[in-house]
Amino acid sequence: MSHSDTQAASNASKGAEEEFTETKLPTSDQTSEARPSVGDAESDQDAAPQRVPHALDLDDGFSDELELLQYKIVVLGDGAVGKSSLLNRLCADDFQSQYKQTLGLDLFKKRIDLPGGVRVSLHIWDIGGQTIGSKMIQNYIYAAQAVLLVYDITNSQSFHNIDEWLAVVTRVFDKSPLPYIALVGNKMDLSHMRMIRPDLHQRFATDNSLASFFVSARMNDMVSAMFRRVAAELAGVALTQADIEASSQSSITARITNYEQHDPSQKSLNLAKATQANSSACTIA
Ligand SMILES: Nc1nc2c(ncn2[C@@H]2O[C@H](COP(=O)(O)OP(=O)(O)O)[C@@H](O)[C@H]2O)c(=O)[nH]1
Ligand SMILES: [Mg+2]
Repeated sequence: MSHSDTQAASNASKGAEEEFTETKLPTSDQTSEARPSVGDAESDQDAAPQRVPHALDLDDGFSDELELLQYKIVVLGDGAVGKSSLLNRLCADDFQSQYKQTLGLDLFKKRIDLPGGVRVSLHIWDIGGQTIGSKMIQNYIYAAQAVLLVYDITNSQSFHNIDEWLAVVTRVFDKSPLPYIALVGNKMDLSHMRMIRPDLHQRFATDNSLASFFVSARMNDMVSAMFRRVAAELAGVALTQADIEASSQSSITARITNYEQHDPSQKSLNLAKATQANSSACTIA
């Protein structure tokens, strides 16, 4: 994780409340966020992909608190499948039916309390769908501990393109252990218009050793439960079925201030300034 991201985290994380940040980052190759993909030269013997979750080593101002684990999660998939909607639902309990394309990437931050007093901070990178052909994509994916591959269950092309998104991820990690990767079918509220049968989804997930979720950003169905599951997997915390069910029914409260998303004039906004401007709070039970 780069200095500027760490700085953003630091600015965003002062105070006792659980906090959420949504930040616009530069889209050009001048971004200093991430470094190029790396392969692990020592892992020749590890031909089979491994999932080795580990916490980010970030000094983001939470370091005096016990048991705070920080993870980078990258959300990928074609444009308009609902990636930004899922994150706005998670962090702001907000849903916009009008489509606003994500330019480059947006950065979200979410804290989740897990059983056993384990506190997790998720740094979630919302990648614009058009970036699949960009050379920045490997920088965005670099060092992620989890990747969510999102498609729209009413759009078969978006499902078939998941193959390509997965290929991009495996290329970035090369011979390094793969992160936790999940296949996410969104827009479950439109299941009457479904183009991808659940067994097709399941087979793809099983064949590629992916976790699997069906969600609806619109109806707030399984969104927080999914992120809770991902956080628990990364932290190595076991969730009971009751816990998962409770989280999928929990209400989210949020306060948003000066929320300016997808404003092209904000493209070159200083990251630290953006973090302060868009700072808001939300909690997840
Ligand atoms: N019906 C329905 N529409 C959704 C859902 N999630 C997103 N959308 C809509 O799909 C469009 C694209 O959403 P967006 O989050 O911007 O997609 P992104 O390009 O993947 O970030 C918008 O018009 C959203 O309102 C959902 O769960 N159900
Ligand atoms: Mg988007």
